[in-house]
Amino acid sequence: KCLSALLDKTSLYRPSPITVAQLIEFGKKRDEPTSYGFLHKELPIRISHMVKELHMLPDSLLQQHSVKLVKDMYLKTFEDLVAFDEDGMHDEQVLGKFTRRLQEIKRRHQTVVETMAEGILALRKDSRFDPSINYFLDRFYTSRIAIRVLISNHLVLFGTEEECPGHYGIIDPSLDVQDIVDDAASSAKHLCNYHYGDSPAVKINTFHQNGCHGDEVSVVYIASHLHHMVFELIKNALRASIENPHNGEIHPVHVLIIQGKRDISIKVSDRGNGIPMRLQDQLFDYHYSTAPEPDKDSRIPPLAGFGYGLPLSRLYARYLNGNIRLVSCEGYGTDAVIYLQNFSEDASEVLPLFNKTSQAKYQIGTMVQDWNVAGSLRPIWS
Ligand code: W6P
Repeated sequence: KCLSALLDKTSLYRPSPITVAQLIEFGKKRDEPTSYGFLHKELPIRISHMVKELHMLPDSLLQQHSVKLVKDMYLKTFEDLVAFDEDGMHDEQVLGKFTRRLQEIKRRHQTVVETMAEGILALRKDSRFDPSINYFLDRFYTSRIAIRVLISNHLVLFGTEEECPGHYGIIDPSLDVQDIVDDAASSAKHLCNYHYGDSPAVKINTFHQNGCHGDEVSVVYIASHLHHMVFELIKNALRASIENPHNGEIHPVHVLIIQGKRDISIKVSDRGNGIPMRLQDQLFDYHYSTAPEPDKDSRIPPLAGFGYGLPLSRLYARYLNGNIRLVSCEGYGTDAVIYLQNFSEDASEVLPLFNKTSQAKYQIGTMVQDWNVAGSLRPIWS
């Protein structure tokens, strides 16, 4: 119908990625009409790309109840947003209405990750896992992160969400990395204590390439995103360490925070015996988890679990042009590194584009292997 034609038309525009530096400029100006002007155009574009990509999923998934729910949610939000036009920018009442609408939209989409995961899990139980699902989820969740950042920032600046002192919108211009690591380590240790009755020590060090003002490392970033990533990596390191003691001794987990010229690196090292090479890439697959499936009804979060922690953390890092890499040596331990951009001008949103190339990736399941190796009669993707 009419809405789907508008969706097609909107998806012909490219999303406009912004940088953390630009987010700060927005935050300093605090100009509601400007923010309205950007968001009322940009959000429908990002949503249209996401919905078009949703339609690339195999039918078996598209017909899942939870996937349908998610799709309808996005369509409703698209409809809500395109009701606002350019003229609204100059009308105080429309600005207020837009902000309240965004609040409603943010609430509506609160449970999208879990709902989508349910659909995928249901499919996974009864059929071979299609690698394009990983490709899709990376892009879908990245898009969701990006949309929520724009909405949250607008709500902090012009809505009822609280702004932390010294922040510009949701951006902390001098986020103390050690503070975040201290906090994440303490939460992860609590969780580890709860599940294992004990937890390894976490030793934190900082290093500044130009350490003339001490070794304090600060970054221009979104505190909640950094906390999510660090907490996830420390949690994994604690679990590996406590499950693999050496001669009855539990090795500590070491965190090294480094401020270089271009990069901020946060390295989490454990001596928890490592993971064999052939399993290393799978750590970033959705629903791959080394732990048994946790109890869904428990009110205490599991220490390891549904297999979303690592892939989602890497999405947070990549979203602002950073990364997470894992180097593991089986029989010894694992180094996991979070890389962030040191310059806020380089911390640009990295957004999925829906085009011919991305569409082709959904045909990848039908491809055959192009490297040969003795004894590999297994199909390429298993
Ligand atoms: C492990 C597995 C893992 C994943 C992520 C971070 C650290 C570790 N250690 O053994």
